[in-house]
Amino acid sequence: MAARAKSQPAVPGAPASAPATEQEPTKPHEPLPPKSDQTGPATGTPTGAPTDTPQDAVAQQGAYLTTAQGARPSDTDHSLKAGPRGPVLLQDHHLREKITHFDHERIPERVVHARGAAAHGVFVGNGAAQKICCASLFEKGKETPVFVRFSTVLGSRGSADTVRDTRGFATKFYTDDGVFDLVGNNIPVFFIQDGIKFPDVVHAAKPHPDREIPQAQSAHDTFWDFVTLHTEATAHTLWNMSDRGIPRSYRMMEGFGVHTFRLINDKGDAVLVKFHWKPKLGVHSLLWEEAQIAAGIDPDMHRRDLADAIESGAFPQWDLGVQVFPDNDEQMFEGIDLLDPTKLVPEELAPVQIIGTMTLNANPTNYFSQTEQVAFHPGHLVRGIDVTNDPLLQGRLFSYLDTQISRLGGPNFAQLPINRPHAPVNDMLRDGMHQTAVHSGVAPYRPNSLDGGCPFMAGSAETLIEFPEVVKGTKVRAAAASFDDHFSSARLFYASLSEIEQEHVAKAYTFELGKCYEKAIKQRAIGVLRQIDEELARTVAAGLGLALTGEPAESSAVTVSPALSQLGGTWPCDGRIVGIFATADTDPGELAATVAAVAEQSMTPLVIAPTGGEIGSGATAVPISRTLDTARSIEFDALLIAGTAPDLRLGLLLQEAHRHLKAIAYTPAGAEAITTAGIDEKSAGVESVDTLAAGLEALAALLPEHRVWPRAAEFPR
Ligand code: HDE
Repeated sequence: MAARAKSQPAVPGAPASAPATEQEPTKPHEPLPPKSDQTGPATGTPTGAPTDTPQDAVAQQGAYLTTAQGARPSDTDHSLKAGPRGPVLLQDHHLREKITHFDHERIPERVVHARGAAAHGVFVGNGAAQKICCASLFEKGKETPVFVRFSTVLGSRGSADTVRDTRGFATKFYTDDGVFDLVGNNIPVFFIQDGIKFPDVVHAAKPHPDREIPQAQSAHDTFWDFVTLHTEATAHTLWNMSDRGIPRSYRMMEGFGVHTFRLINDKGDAVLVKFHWKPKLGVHSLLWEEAQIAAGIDPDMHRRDLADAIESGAFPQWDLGVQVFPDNDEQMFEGIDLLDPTKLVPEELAPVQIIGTMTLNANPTNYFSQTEQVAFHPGHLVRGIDVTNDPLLQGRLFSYLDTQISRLGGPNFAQLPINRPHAPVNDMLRDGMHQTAVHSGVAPYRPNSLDGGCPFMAGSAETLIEFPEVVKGTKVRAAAASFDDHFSSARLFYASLSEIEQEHVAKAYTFELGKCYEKAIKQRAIGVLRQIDEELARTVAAGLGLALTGEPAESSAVTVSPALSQLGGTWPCDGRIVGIFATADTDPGELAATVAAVAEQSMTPLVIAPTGGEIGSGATAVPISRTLDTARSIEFDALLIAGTAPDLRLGLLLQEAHRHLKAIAYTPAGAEAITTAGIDEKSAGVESVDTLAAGLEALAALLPEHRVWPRAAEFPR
């Protein structure tokens, strides 16, 4: 479909807008300088990226403690009293200011995606999208700063990172043409097809309104009541029950735009696309038991992992890709409705074409002002990127601006450092709560003659493109007939998983439904599972002690997309954690060399010992990072055992690591620990080695597959 010329009316019969130049009384120029009484604190472009910015300077000036008004108090530890044992005086402004500000330190948490972790980075376009999109960020070699926030959906701000849930993957691109937000998830399909149902699904998934439990869980009656009554949720629920619902790390997740978007080139030609983020480290998950242990032992696991990896220089990277579809009237591809967000298009049918790479290379310098105050919006678009009629996306276009007003306290949140575009801003928005800009001029309207005509309208070669899609239809509350297909996408995903991934799915359903009280809901869920896979339904029903009720699926035809399985490849091990168990008998020189060798391979070495301190003494001493008090198996991707200790916790560490299919190597000094833990030395991925160096070599050979998957066969099913 070709774009209409700019001066043509969007709606037939409406007057065409006059060419911009005819309206302007003078030529475009910079905004008028502020008058002498209008200058204020710097409000320049910074986003809070960890370079020194004028805004940071405004935050803390001078070396001395002051009140908010800049006066220097003589003491900040004692309130002003009538005598040391007397009552506090109302006149103590420093006390009242300090406590009043503290009383108002919290802002409402996000209604969903409240818990998150973020990082700064850069996106570099590779030029591959230039033919289909005129957005500057996709130009070859173009570097665009980004800020990415990962999140869980259901839990509140203080909830655990490793719960079973969808993960948000929201990226703010500070492009030359303004801010573009790609606000996606780590799951390519969604629970509902229409934005009007979002409050309903969230009410069902959040804690019950009477007792406010369970926290950050979908394992409860209202969630399963909703998803079994609204079968359009079947595919997303299945993805949550798969290993995708418990990622190993934010660095090891795919990201999806979910909706279909429209890209437009300079000629006005449009294509439809689906966005994909592909992690260079591959897609990896926790095992369910690990996720549960982590929620207690290290509820910040994912937040810590992201920050530690970036701090150590193991910068996570993702390729951005698009699946491209023709923008025809049907907006279907191979029978898949591109406007239905519960459907995905298999990569085998529409390959993901890489259009650039993102590197996250800096941690936030302040959680509140960056990770908490960042405000994403799927409607923050730039020239060349437009939305489609996906009814879920349309609902989102309303919600995000609205939510920021209550969350960030007013309409001026775009002025917060993290939200400021890097492109020049000259809007006609004025005043309001928390206005920090000091606007100049007298005529925030246009056309005007008092401010010299400023701001001017840019020419059509620079402006946003609202694609002139022909729209007609009868006003109706209804969905397209193709939206009635609620199961094909779920069937496709399940059939594409490997055997062990399918086993995990069955166990997850059995666990979650096992937590429900209402038998009728569980029974209804079995009926839904039969629409995905008969064997899956049978296994879950058996686990729950229920009958196989409901009808078998009408069609057993299913396509398979091997790209949807996480297993079967090898990936880089950057940022992986290798635990080395050592004792006072371990040779410090050999240990130091191994620690250095782990770090050289971009992995993180953590020395574990029975107690704290150092192994060895003097210049060659190796610091101990964890003791048997503080070490727990979930932290380590692999273990190298170079000693033993008469302590049951060493056995627990080894047994859990073994059960969780982690690579293990042991030297002769560690052999007793392996035997005491009851681990068969012939077990897959348990390597007996002569030296620590050989042990590291053995682990480095196993780690690229993430886990020792063949070992799973050694455990009872
Ligand atoms: Fe969101 N979503 N959402 N969502 N969403 C929010 O915006 C909403 C949807 C997503 O790290 C809120 O600023 C509606 C799909 C992410 O700050 C809120 C609908 C996808 C984040 C909101 C959806 C997402 C949000 C809460 C259905 C994947 C976190 C706070 C019409 C493509 C962004 C906020 C961050 C956050 C509404 C559906 C992803 C309330 C109404 C589909 C990653 O505005």
